[in-house]
Amino acid sequence: MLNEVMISRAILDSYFKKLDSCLELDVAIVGGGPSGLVAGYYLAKAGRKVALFERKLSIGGGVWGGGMMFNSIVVQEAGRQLLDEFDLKGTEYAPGYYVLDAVDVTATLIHKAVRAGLQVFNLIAMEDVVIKNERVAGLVINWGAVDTLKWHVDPITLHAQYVIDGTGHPANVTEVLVRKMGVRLNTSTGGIVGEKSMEAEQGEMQTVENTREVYPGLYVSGMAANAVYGGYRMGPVFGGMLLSGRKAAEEILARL
Ligand code: 48F
Repeated sequence: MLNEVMISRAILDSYFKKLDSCLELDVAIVGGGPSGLVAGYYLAKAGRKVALFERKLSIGGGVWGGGMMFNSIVVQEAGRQLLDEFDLKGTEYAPGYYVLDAVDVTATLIHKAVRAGLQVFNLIAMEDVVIKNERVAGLVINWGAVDTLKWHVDPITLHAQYVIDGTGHPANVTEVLVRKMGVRLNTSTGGIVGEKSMEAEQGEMQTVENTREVYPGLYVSGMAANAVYGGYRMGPVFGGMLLSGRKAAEEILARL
């Protein structure tokens, strides 16, 4: 006979063990979009203790919806090596334009990252950062629902040697740091510059260029990198997002 309480205990025990094991991390990633997932994949594959926190129920960020909910995405030639790494098969629609099923891409990125050892916490939001010696040193987290509903519930805290802001267009981690700490970032204005309108070619290159440490201990990746440094947006072409995640991981790995 199935014991319902045994089912509850199995879930609670395993969840709290997982959460407890992630309170001191090498790298905490905020945002489960493509750049965060790719960064998590490479960091976990290198044996680092890394966890990803996503406010929503589903991981995958903006990939699921393709372009305007037509659930296909495009990866350009520059991103093909990443497709090979993840064993993703695109169809070459025109020279250098690979079209892929958005659901296949999202599911594959999640699967490979989790199997490499990335710990994923969906339904958990970053609401603040930890600061030690003028450096980002961890995250203040709360349930995604609490964050969304703005309920008055105190959060909990974890430490991380590095944090990646992979929160996409709002650059949420960097925004919190600037708003609450009044810090000067290494951007042209010292603050969040804000993304520019659509220019896919430049936007894609800038996403990778702008992926870097924006403040001691804090890296920006993906669309957050362009939002912070003032790069163009690029729409549903994803090579830059994948390359950005890999770059963030490589730069952090070189320093850990
Ligand atoms: O925006 P998103 O997919 O991140 P990305 O890696 O990729 C951008 C592309 O999807 C697309 C694009 C390409 O042309 O421009 O937009 O930059 O995913 C960001 C994730 O971060 C989560 C959010 O729910 C989304 O799934 N997120 C945002 N703020 C928080 C958060 C937060 N405070 N705590 C946890 N998760």
